[in-house]
Amino acid sequence: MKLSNYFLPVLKETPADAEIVSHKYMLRAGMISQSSSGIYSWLPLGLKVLKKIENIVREEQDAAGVNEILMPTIQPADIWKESGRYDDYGKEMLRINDRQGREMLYGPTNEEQVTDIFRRAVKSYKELPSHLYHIQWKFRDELRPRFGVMRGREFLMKDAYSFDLDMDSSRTSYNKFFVCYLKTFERLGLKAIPMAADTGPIGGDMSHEFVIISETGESDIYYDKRILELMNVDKNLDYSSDLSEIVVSYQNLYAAADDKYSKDEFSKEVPKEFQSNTKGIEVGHIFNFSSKYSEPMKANVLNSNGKTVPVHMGSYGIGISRLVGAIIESSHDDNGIIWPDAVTPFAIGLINLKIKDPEAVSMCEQIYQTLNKAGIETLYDDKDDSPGAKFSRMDLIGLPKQIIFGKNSVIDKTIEIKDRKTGQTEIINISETISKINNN
Ligand code: P5A
Repeated sequence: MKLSNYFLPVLKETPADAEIVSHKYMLRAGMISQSSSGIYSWLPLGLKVLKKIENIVREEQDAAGVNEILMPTIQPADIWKESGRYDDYGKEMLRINDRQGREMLYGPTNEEQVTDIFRRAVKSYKELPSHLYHIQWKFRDELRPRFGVMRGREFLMKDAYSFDLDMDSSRTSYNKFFVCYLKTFERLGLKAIPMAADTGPIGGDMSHEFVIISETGESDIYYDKRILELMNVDKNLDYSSDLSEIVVSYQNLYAAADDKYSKDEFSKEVPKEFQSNTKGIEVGHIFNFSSKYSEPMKANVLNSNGKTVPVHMGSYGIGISRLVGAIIESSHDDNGIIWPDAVTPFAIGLINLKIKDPEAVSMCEQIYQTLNKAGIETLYDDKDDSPGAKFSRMDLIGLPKQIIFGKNSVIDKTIEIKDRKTGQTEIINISETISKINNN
């Protein structure tokens, strides 16, 4: 992509209402544009990152054998009345009437909708377990939307749902998502600690939040530091194997968000030198609520004895739009964002400092085309701005590698490669580099 043709409205000044670094940088780097409180438009750079995160989450759900579906954003109120949550959900739910006066709502989550799909389609234990997910926008009329996409009113969530015949197999499903989440967050370059958590309006009594350590997080977390050493899931994990051992290894070490924290247990279970109490960002949350929805909504199946029983369910959420902010919170410096390779909007930023020199332009074009052909996503800064403006813009948007085409490039036929994270630079020969890329 050429910058001259890219919609990248970067801001020089930090917007006054942005309190945390990710919100500031997302606005300054032209990733999002606020529509109203807690509601944002995603601009090209932001959208590219959002899609990359979405795709990693999707690939990991698919690898775990979860079926992708797409449920609507607008749901009928009837199913929420059936489950008994219509009144419980209170002011966070955006309620709408259609032209016939029917009560509708913009989904804050999809337990009811998916239970309705399931009960129409599945009647026998033979079709269990069943795992479904979708990636869809949600709306929660949060009392205090803040920190940009971190606590929005409209936000993108991956939500998955499991249906099992009994509690034992429901626990197996829970373990599968637990491990899948560890793997997903690892791929995103994050250390997300699974913590015992409260269930709030989703319900049930088995629940874990996945929390990344960050000073700007909204959750208070208490954990045994040794849990961080466990985080290394096998990339070729076999989901049909028994995963309980992995899950138990985490659960054996104390980790709880403030709503589940007990001072006594913490000090009893964790030796002083391993105790840690910090702030964190909740990027995922999983629940098991057995028959909380299936019973009132009559999502029943016939078991092997021909008896009608309600299915056991769980739900599993990842905050995809929140993750964009969370990744920036955990990877930035004073000059801007530093994208992890897995989610970077472009792999390379090519900066042409000699835009008025036709030979430089033609040489840069050749480098750009070579990178494109090799499938290396490149943002080519072909704009006629000062070197200072070009450098600070490229640092701000955080691409992991910069290629700087400067004064000497035309004469020496060399370019400078800068690593955004370390700031280290290396001078390399252009034609050697081009043939290397072409041969790869
Ligand atoms: C689990 C999936 C649920 O809604 N039902 C379906 C369950 N859980 S949750 O914890 O309430 O939300 C799941 C994840 O969504 C993100 N999230 C948000 N992101 C941005 N703005 C918000 N207002 C917001 N609320 C929740 C979080 O990452 C959360 O873990």
